[in-house]
Amino acid sequence: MMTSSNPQEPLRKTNRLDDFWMPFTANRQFKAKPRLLESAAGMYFTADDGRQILDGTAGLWCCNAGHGRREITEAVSRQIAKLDFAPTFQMGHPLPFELASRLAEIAPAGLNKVFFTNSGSESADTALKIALAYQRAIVQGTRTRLIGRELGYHGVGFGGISVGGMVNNRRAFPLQLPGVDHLPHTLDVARNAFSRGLPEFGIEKADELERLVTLHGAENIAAVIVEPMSGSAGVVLPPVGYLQRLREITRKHGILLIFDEVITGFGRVGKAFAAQRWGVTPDIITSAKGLTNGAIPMGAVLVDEKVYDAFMQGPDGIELFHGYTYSGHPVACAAALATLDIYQQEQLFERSIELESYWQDGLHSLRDQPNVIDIRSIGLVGGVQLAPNSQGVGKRGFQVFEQCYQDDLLVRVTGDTIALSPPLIVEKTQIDCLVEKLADAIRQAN
Ligand code: PXG
Ligand code: PLP
Repeated sequence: MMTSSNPQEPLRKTNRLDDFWMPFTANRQFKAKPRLLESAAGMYFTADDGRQILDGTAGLWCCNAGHGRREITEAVSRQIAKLDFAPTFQMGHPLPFELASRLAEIAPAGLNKVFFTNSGSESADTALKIALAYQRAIVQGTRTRLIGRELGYHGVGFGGISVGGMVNNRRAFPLQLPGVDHLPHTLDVARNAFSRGLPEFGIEKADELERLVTLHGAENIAAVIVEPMSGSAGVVLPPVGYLQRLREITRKHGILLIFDEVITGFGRVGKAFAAQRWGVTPDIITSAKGLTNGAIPMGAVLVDEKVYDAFMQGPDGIELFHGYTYSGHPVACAAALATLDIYQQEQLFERSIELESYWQDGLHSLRDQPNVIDIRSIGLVGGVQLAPNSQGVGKRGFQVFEQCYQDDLLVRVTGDTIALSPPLIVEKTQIDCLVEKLADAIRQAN
């Protein structure tokens, strides 16, 4: 371990980076050549060398209202001073009740019961558990099977990785939930490359659900979980009609439909939730990230009242044996309430619709850059997919990521796809700047 002779010296001078085991990170590579962010305001991070870095990713898809929002900081400070913690197991405090009602107001009609968690992973596991317990509650206890989708990301809990479909997140953990199937993913570059808006081809991939129903029997299937748009896998959009088809098939067979909206929630695709953008209402929506603008960890699971009501029958007593110490944490609730106020006052969900065509035109201008094989975008999300180079999958993508960072732009890379999701406060000039820097970086990659 590297230690400094002077313990007061700041981190960047001592390079004492050894002890933090970084998540989803090439630890040795990073620690040899760190990228450290020290502060943030609006659309920019400030790096440890003083550079202003344009945030093309809203942190990790979470800071939808931009960074350093005074209203959130103040709400959090006030709340921590007033009530730092209060239990929500057999006890209560006002904030999660208020927040649940606020969320119900912006959620699709009927999804007005809210279970709080601390992250997207916990939201996904909570949704799966609610689905299983619901089927038992309505005396459909043989419905135990869960269906996810290839390329899906539902966090890193054992439930989430079982229904998830990102191979690297699963392969070291082969003992997963039993009784899980996966629908095929909808990424189809051959047929849909450079689509504008939702891709035209692929609705038939939803019909695979009918095949699974035939194979297992509807009476054995509890729920289907999908991201309406996959973010982590590199911005994979639902083909036209696909989500509607999933809804029809699940409804027909008494299977619950869960939309994982951890990324798509809170305005990313132009409405509060993707369910509203695409006019398909699931039975359960999971969320996190943008709920508190990323400022305090928190997730929420929005549940159809019919599902909730099924639990509220029978003798009095605990209806669901599930919950987290920090479910409905007062400081997180305060952050979320302040965040929802900002979204509303600044009409940020609408903003991602207003800017959608400008954003799309900007991204599609990258079409002629070398090695660009697809561009996908909706709302204020974009994916620019590059062909892999001869050194292997992900190498070219990572070069572009590093070059962008050197040029003061933060993007995300997954494989050879550059994923973009700027805060919803982004200005047109900043979109231009982002596109220009990305174009330069793509040209420089080999
Ligand atoms: N579901 C979905 C759809 C997600 O996108 C999670 C669950 C898990 O959330 P937590 O809060 O447990 O991380 C996510 C998280 C990326 C990236 O760059 C995406 C996520 C997290 C980190 C990086 O693609 N999504
Ligand atoms: N592990 C132990 C030993 C605990 O006592 C608890 C909660 O009381 C947990 C794990 C779960 O922690 P959390 O409720 O924060 O998810």
